Amino acid sequence: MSYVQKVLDEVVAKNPGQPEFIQAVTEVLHSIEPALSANPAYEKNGILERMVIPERAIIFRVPWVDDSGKVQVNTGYRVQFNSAIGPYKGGLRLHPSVTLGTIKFLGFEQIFKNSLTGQPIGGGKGGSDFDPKGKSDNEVMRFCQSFMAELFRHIGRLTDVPAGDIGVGGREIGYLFGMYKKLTNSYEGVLTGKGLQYGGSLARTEATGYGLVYMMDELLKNHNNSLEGKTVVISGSGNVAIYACQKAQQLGAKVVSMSDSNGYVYDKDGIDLAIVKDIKEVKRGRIKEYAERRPSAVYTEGKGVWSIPCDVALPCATQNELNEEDAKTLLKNGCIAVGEGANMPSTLEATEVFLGSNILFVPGKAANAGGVATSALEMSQNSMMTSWTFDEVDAKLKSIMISIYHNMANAAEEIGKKDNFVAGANIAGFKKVADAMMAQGVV
Ligand code: NDP
Ligand code: 2IT
Repeated sequence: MSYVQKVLDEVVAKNPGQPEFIQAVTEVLHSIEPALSANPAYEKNGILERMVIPERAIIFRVPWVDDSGKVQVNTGYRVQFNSAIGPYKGGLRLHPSVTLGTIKFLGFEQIFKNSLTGQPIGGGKGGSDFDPKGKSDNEVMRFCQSFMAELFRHIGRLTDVPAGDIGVGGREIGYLFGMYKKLTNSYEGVLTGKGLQYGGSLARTEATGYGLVYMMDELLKNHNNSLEGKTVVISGSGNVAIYACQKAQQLGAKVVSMSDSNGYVYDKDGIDLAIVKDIKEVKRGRIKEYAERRPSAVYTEGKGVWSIPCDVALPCATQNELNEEDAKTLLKNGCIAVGEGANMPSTLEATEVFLGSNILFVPGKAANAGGVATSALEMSQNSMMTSWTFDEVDAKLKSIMISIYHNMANAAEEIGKKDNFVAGANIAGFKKVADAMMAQGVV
């Protein structure tokens, strides 16, 4: 039995009830086979066996009092997956669907993503099954304070640096930072995605979406094409989706759709992003309202955003939002490129469809790495007690995305799989972490 199969069998046996984690490990391990057989030292040193188990996973109670005075309780998580190349780094997700398996899948992906950025950051992730939707600002604050009342003892600017993810934006980071500072009496860059008044970086808000589009731009340029004039479909209407839309429009593409967990809008004249921002960033409303405010748009309840014909598809909502059927539909409709803004939005079957077709497919750990890369730039600025201009940060982000593109493309070519960016990204990300682990001994 192959080394990969042996480790995979163990992961499946030992992680019952964690299908997303198993899915993420399966994709990575299968695609790095060539790197493993080229270097038997990885197996001798038990690198895979070590990589699939978090260095530490913390699970904790998060009690808080709602506006009616009733006590509510949620479960909090922080999975510190791998610190071979730097302090644990990764976001916090607040969504009712969050389980230990969700956080483990995200933390595992983060190891390779962070490695690809070329910056000194290890992999981690955290969150809770708390649902911020429909909660007052005070309820969100009390939840965040309670969450930090436990988390603070496990993190630090050189230990573990959390950030945002689904359900965690500037408001939540502010409440978390305030509580950390109060508990530790230390003003430090322990979180990223902070407000600009207290240590945040310009362009961090835009970074994931902008980075995704810089990646797609570089991809298309390297295939004698461009985003100019292309029709783009985006799922989601949160942080990543909004700034992907903005940058795609700036580069001359026409974005015709966005969505949320209730349904999607199709706008034949192209998305008016000011309306989306007002609904989502200001009013915390539903995408349905977009069609009520924009005559050229229609709203459809439920799934189906991938049935809209497009040249470029950017899934920017959540995991497993694009299945095999959706992938076949995109292919049939003439889609030429897919870039994952979300983490693991395509199922394993959908990924197989893309890899077996002419569609250029960039997996999330490469395509959405601009967010965490800019978080690392925020950490650098905090350490230096300085702040760079928007243009300086944006230029660094762009050059990081371009170098990720070439590193993954080269890694794919080296194993004779040109344009297989799944294999390329996984191998390039894996090697740096694995070599660092070997250099540091059995720890
Ligand atoms: P937001 O909370 O800002 O937005 C999430 C969007 O996705 C919303 O439109 C939301 O709709 C939709 N969504 C969430 N869960 C589901 C679901 N179960 N089914 C359908 N739609 C859903 O999060 P982000 O934009 O920050 O994150 C989006 C994705 O990008 C996630 O996969 C995240 O892990 C990934 N990512 C984020 C980075 C960042 O810097 N923020 C960096 C790299 C990756 P609704 O409002 O209805 O829930
Ligand atoms: O999935 C991700 O890369 C993020 N949510 C961003 C993590 C970070 O530390 O900025």
